[in-house]
Order: sequence, then structure tokens, then C-alpha cells
Amino acid sequence: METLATLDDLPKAYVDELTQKNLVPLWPSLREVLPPNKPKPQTQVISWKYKDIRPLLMRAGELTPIEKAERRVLVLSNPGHGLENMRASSVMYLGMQLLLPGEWAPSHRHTPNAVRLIVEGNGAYTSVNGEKCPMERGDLILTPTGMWHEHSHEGESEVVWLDVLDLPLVYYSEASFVEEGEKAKSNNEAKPLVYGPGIVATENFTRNDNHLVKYPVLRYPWADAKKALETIAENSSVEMVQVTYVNPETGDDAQKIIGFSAIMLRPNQVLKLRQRSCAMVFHVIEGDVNIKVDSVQHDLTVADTLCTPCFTNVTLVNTLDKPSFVFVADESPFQRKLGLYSERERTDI
Ligand code: 1HN
Repeated sequence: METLATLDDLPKAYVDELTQKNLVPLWPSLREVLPPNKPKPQTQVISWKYKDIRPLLMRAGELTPIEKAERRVLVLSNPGHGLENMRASSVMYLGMQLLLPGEWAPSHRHTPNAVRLIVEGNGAYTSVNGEKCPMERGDLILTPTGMWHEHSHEGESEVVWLDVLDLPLVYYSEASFVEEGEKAKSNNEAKPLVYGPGIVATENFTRNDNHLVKYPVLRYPWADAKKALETIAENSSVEMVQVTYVNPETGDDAQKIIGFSAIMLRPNQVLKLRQRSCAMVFHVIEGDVNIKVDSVQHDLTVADTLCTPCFTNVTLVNTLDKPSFVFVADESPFQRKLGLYSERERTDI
């Protein structure tokens, strides 16, 4: 590939005149915006250990009352994007949120899509458009774009969860904003609005705005996902024991931009993933997993999180002689919709 001329190859007076007229020559930057063969991601391979996060999150619980935080979150920020930009990848935001007994994180709704993966504790609830979703360890709870949500805690111990949002993408698109809800806690003792996949109270169903029907499942209990994984592992010899969280109404991914799945690693299994065109996030729900990304190995245990940039060689190793379980978030729904998604063979075999 031809090496192209740089800005320094141009007379300074010419460059200054371009600048004055808000013009930029393409050729000095062409190789940067269109690198050969694969992207040059800013996303770095980063892991966050829960044993590092937890004490700092509990300290935040002492330092900042919920009323002064609205959402008490430590953001898992990728230094490759600049820590202050609060991105795990170009599309995904990750945060660990703490809610203490008796606390209430007030109702709001916003354009970015969010999910919560519950990390520890019980007795807390997220209410999504009035449906009260109990938060149990490993559960996945959706708050899709535009749905009202608030968190409350009626239990005894700290509750912590991992938030995954498409905030970086929505913010970059200049489409990110929030609306505040009622100042009072909503009556989430009310009967649920959705009674099961495809069954909704008629009083809550408006044909022109059937958001509820578009997202009939808001809570995916971990017990169900785990049982599904164990059944797949028992009944088939498939190498990748994986379930995808889908929207039963549309048969599509559970949300439009970020995809969610869970993998069961068989005892001592070594699972080599193909290269993918999107960044990925791995979060250990149960067990001990070494994740090798290209040549670097990261030892993860329960509640640890790791993100990988596009087109890396990722190997998951279960170091236990019992199953380990990993939650996965990735950008494939977004990339597929735009026709950008691809997979490649690994480059280390
Ligand atoms: C949000 O609404 C929540 O509702 C958590 O718990 C994290 C990060 C950025 C923007 C909105 C929540 C968030 C967020």
C-alpha cells in the first residue's frame, strides 16, 4: 500500500488557509480512518476484579448518599478511550451499581438501552414500566430505551449489579437524554403489566404504542438460563454450550444494539472462539475462568469482568473440574443491523 503525503509535505500557508475555511485534506489521514485489513481499535483488553471494585463501591456507599448520586455507580472505564469518557468499548458502557437496604433510586427513562446482571445480594427490585422485577444473583433484567425504571431495596444486605448500556454509541450519535419520573416511589406492588410472553393486560395495551408487547420479557432468571445450559451440556456434545437471551415476541436479540448470552464451560474445558468484528465483554457468574486474549492471560473468578477489542484471539479456560458460567455482552446486534459484522479464523493456529 502506497505511503501517502503528510500535512508536513504541504506549505504551512496553504494548511493555514484550509484551516481558516474549515477544510481538511483527506490524504494525510486516509490510512488512519481506513487502516488496512482490520480496524485499529482504541478499546484495550482490560479486566476488572470484583475484589478491587467491591471495597471502593462500599466506600462510595458511605461517602455519597443515594439522594446525591441518583445512581451510585463506579464505571468500568477503558483507558484506551480515556477514562473520563466512561466507555468499555466504542458501543458498551459498564458500571457496578450499589443499592443499600432501604434505598431508592428514583424513576427515570432515557434513550440508551440498559440491562442489569445481578452480582450479589437480594431483596432489591427494579421496576420497569411498573413491572416489579426481583433482583437475584445472575438474573438479567432489561430496561429498553424509553422505559421508566427505578430501583428499590426491601432486603437486609448490600445489592450490587453490573449495568451494561449502549450509552457510548447513543451519546456519540447525539441521541442521549433522560426524562425524570415522579418524585414519589411508584406503586410497584401493582399487578404486573405483562403476565408472560405475549400476554398483557388489555388495559395496558395500546395498539399504536405497544412497547410493552415489543419487550414482553424484562427479567431472565439465572436459574432458567443455568438449567438450559446444563440441559444442553448433558444432551449434546456441542463444543460451545451457550444460550442467547432473545425477545420471544420477535425472535430477535433481547435488545437492539448489544447482544447478551451465557456460556457454560464444561469441567476443565478449553474453548477457542473465532475472531469477531465486534468488542466483547465477559463476566464470570460462577466458577474460575482464565481468559487468554492473544498472548496475555487474565485469571478471572466470580464477578470479575473483562473486555476485548475486535479481531482478537480469545480462549476461555475453565480451571475447575466442575462447570463454570460466563455472561457475555457484545456489539453484534448493532453491527449485524448495519451489515458490519463478520467473523474470521484465528491467527494463532
Ligand atoms: C442509568 O439509568 C442507570 O437506571 C445506571 O440504574 C447506569 C449509566 C448511564 C446513564 C444512565 C440505572 C446508568 C444510567
